[in-house]
Amino acid sequence: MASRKALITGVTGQDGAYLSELLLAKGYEVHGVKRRSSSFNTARVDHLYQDPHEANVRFHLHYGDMTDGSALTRLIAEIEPDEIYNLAAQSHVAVSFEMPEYTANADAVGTLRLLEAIRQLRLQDRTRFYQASTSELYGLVQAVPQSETTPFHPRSPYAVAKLYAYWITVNYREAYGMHATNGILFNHESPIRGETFLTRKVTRAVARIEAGLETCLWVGNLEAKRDWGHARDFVEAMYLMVQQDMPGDYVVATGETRTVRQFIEAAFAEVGRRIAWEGAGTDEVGRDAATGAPLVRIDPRFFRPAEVDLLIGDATKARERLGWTPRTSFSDLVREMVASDLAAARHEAAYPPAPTLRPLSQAAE
Ligand code: NDP
Ligand code: GDR
Repeated sequence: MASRKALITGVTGQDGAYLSELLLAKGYEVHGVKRRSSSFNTARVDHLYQDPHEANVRFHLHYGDMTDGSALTRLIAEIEPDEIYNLAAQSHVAVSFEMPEYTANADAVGTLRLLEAIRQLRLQDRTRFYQASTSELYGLVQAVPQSETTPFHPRSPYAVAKLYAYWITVNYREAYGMHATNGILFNHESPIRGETFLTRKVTRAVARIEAGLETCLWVGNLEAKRDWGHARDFVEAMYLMVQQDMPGDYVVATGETRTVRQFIEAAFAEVGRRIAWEGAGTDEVGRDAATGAPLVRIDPRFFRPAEVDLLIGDATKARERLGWTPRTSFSDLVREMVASDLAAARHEAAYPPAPTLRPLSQAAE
């Protein structure tokens, strides 16, 4: 029997890498969309690369961009995928305040471009669609825990763009009978999480401080609460949603919430350091309880114009209909991330990177 074909946008991101591994293990032919970059951007999927000259290649990368509808339509026409997972996005909430228009183009209209391509190519009876929706949709807290029936109140240009993507996915399902599904995923992390998201920024800093490469971690709001799970577990839920006879919308979460402060404390505890907090507001400092060294400081630049204060998800529907539950505990997640960043930091400390190039302006002199 021919392999099922999946097209993954955002294949080079955290979730794209975990989902590619999962689908390849299940025998899929995986096609990933990567965008053109002046430097390599495939580090997370390089281990899946197969020499295209070999027989039975099942992992393919194609250039494309969520802002380029004709290229996306051409790819879908060529591949005729059984399943499309739309994971591509300008996914950083803070950055979306700096780049609201691009975020809307890639995250909101980009989703429409994919759905419209499926419709125009008359693939709606063949191609199932998964949209990477987000707990950021809930935004301003209305009720907790948040479930599929909790009202949305997005608090950033990112979340507003994702609100459009959520509803256009529902609309194409209702209007054209598409198998189009929203996974409303709460925060999920891993050792390959982007380095500027809170968890990875913290575990990387903890490791680099431990290895003597840095001295201090600068962060913003310590009080925000998030429901943090492991990306490896969460991509399984994506796959399960798409396998259901009927499309739908599902919350995927652990049901536990912790503050940014608690995440920082847990990460430092992994290397045997206890944080003693003193001061308040932007003058607050987290010191090493044993030595007094300042390890955590507050930088107002990392506060957002509008914050999402509290996220805690109710994944009852996913558990009952998909049989999905998270496997990784919070402490195991933190341990895995710190261990991975420690290995990298110790390697860098032992083998410093090659000396940087002279400034280019001097190179010609
Ligand atoms: P990442 O930021 O790690 O990955 C985003 C991916 O999208 C990358 O492959 C990136 O490419 C690609 N991308 C960005 N802009 C474009 C564009 N214009 N055209 C094509 N590709 C583009 O995100 P995650 O893997 O963490 O998240 C996956 C999806 O799930 C995103 O849509 C995110 O918004 C959503 N989400 C994530 C959650 C989480 O906690 N991780 C929770 C809920 C939803 P490049 O590698 O070149 O940057
Ligand atoms: P989030 O993730 O905004 O929830 O979006 P992020 O890790 O960026 O922030 C989590 C919380 O930590 C606070 N915070 C900081 N955040 C960052 N990045 N850097 C800091 O220095 C810092 N200090 C405090 C933030 O204010 C916030 O409250 C992620 C993304 O993956 C989205 O794409 C996804 O939709 C949601 O999770 C669910």
